Amino acid sequence: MRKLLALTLVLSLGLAQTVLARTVEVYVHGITCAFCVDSLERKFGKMESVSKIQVSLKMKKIRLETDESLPSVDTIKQTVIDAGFTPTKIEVLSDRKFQK
Ligand SMILES: [Cu+2]
Repeated sequence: MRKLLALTLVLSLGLAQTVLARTVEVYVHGITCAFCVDSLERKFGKMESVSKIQVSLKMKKIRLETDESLPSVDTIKQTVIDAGFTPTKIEVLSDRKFQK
């Protein structure tokens, strides 16, 4: 009985600290230099639901770590367009759990 209680406690603590996140990759047409990279990083950097941004000049790709469902794919698309680029493909890679 005591063991069960301890297990329940561990499980509920685990749940409280676990946040769902996802990785989104955006293929972007028009990334040509470090300034492009910089402006995209800044745009996505303003979003509260984005925890990590990697812009690859070589791969012409943005990799975002975001909340479970925000920003929406539409918002991501629009942000890229607003920055002056064309998103060609958006891929939601994985929903995964991490400890906050
Ligand atoms: Cu540029």
